[in-house]
Amino acid sequence: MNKEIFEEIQQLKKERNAVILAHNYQIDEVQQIADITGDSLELSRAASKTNAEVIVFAGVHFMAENAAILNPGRTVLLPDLDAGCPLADMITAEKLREMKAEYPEAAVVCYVNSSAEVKAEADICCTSSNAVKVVNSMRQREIIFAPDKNLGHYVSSFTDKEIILWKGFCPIHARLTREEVVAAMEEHPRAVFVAHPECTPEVLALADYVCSTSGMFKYARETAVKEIIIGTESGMLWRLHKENPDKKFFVASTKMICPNMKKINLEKILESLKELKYKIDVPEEIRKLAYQAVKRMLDLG
Ligand code: CIZ
Repeated sequence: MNKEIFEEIQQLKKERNAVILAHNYQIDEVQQIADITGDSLELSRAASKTNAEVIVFAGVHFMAENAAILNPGRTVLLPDLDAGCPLADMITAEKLREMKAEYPEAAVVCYVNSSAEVKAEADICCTSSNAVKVVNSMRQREIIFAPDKNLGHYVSSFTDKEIILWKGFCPIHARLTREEVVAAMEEHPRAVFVAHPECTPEVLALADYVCSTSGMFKYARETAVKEIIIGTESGMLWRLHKENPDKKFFVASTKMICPNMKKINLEKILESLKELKYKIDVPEEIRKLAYQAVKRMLDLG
């Protein structure tokens, strides 16, 4: 890591009373300089427990919005405004309103990978780690599950609810093929395959264990298994190796690299802290509604 930039960031962080949050998919150096690494919700919750006035979110746009939803009154910065999420962009509040009109009896469960406007239209949010629990907690029989169809399809195997799927997907997880997983398993016959529920149903059918990124860290820590093939974005490898030096980790496909997650680097974090850019603001009326949907999920525990 560039020592000068590292020290400048540390100095500015103190002056600004800032905290740096990095998502599990960020590049190694960014994860190294972060105060907290984790999934999007863990990060936003952790930020609200600090006394930082400024939150620098090394992630993608919807994640910085989540931090703004949960931390009103604090300055939330996204170091690169182009760091977006194609999955979150596959749904708009307007289109969701149209679907709600088509299924007036249905509840809307919205994956956190969505904009604040979309969350504001939802009854409740979910993450990949609690989606089954959230869906089963709803009193309605019909559930509009948005925007990730693969996560929604996975949830449908664990519920009697009628799931109406929005047809969005994560292009990075959708890239992983059955053939690649089979090849990785043949190359590492002693390894277990752990997959993210944003992968396709064909890929999930091969998985020994399906879980969120935080679930993967927990699994890696607790299992006696020494070799793990991971079916998610490759940024996970840095922390998996760091926390489990006695274990081996392999990516199921070298194609699982999210270009948006790789847009943030140390130079951009430094600029962000220097110039307090780019501020992520969520209009208060949207924030309040989106917060209700997030809070209902958090209240489930
Ligand atoms: O919510 C997150 O952070 C994402 C995108 C995935 C996960 O499983 O952590």
